Amino acid sequence: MDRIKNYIDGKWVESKSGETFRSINPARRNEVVGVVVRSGREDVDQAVKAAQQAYESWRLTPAPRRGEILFKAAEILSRDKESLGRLETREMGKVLSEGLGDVQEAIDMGYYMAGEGRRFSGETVPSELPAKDMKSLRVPVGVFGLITPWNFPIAIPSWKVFPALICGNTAVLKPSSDTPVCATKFVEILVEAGLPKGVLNLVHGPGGEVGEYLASHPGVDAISFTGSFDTGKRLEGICGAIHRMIVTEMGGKNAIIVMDDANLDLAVEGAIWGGFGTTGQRCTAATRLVVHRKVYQKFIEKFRKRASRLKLGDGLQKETHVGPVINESQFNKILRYVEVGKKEGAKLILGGKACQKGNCAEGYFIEPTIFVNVSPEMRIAQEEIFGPVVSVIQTEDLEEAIRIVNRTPYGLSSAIYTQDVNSSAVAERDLETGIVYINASTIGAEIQLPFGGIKHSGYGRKEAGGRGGALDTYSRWKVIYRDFSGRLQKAQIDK
Ligand code: UN1
Repeated sequence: MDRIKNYIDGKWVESKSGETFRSINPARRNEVVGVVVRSGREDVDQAVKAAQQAYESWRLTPAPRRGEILFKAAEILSRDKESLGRLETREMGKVLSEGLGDVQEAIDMGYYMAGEGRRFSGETVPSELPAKDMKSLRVPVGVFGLITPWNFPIAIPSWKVFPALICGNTAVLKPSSDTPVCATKFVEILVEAGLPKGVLNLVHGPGGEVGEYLASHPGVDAISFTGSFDTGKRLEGICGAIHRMIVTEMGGKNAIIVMDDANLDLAVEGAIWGGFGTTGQRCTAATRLVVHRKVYQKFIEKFRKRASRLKLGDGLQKETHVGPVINESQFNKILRYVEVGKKEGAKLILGGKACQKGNCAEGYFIEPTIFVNVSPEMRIAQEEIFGPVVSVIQTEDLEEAIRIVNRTPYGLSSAIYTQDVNSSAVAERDLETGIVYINASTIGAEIQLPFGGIKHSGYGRKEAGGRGGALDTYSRWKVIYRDFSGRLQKAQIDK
């Protein structure tokens, strides 16, 4: 079992308090994955100070050189992909193929951002005047506080750390206390790749204490957060009061529309993958299925049948399709939502219970759960559950379906299954979400494009991928005007 430390100013260190907490395997509660130092304010102070000091030389390190370190990190991530994927499964519970996919996203992001180091371009544009030139430059923001969740324990840190560093910022990373070991391995890889001391610092500890203090710290210039709406909103409040830039990536209540002309088998696969992949613990999970009345019964039958074949268990076992949920409090919350759904009058046609026998005896397992006859305003169709619970809603036509999809507080991802090019065009235009999928599920965003949502799903710029997401979030524009008319005048006088 590893002892997991903070990484501050180029050294692996204990926390000031000397206290620790444990990271456990959600599939086997008795297995401790790591004993982790529990930080407090003093540790954050030191990490921020180290990041401030390192900023002076890192911002002046040529972007291609910064990119070379990121490239190396991507290569080490590739080398260690298998062991990192397995670690993700042990610490977070997602099935191994998904753990490997998560590491792959980090690899992709590493190579992509490494390349951006050689393309760090702004614009030069013509001036109104003859003896004046003007250009825009991307410059770093300063010290970034990066607060990351447990559901993508390596990918999401990579989405924040790589772009922050390529833009010349330094950072303090505060990962979720449910997946500190994965985050630590990620930092170890950047250290092995040759990152200078102080450029990236890591502090472990509870979000309420360490995360909030980091967000309010006078030495921090900007915050990037991914996690729940409640926490994100609190952090937005803290940052708003002190005029600090914050980007938040929060929840979702994403929906798939299934039209009467859809390829139903494809739609069922999309609903299975979107609803129960990662045990429903994605901000992009497809938790609502809005199905045209003409295919409603048929779809439900196929979907129920397919979902009933999903095997729960430890994600390291090959036969497992669905792993555990992350921890006891999520486990209890999800089961409470099942009760809410029943009380609201939705019809439970699959699951709805914890599974605590056989492969599931030692972990936090909940059966894939399907409610049908759900009406759009029910709590189970409005609130983010973050577990394997899917609500099926019947609809009359495309216009109504789109209205249903749009009418939640969230706006992250949506999808439509249809063979009709016109329906897909209307959906693309009218769905009020940051991401829209046509004939694909609501999950699986790639890093070459910006990622993020609107309303309660996100605040500030789009995050992560693409130039418009990553570079625009982690750099700011500086505009330079140069007036050389003085020289022209002088030349005239000399003549
Ligand atoms: C998240 O759940 O916070 O698009 C991110 C997807 C993944 C990212 C999800 N690539 O589902």
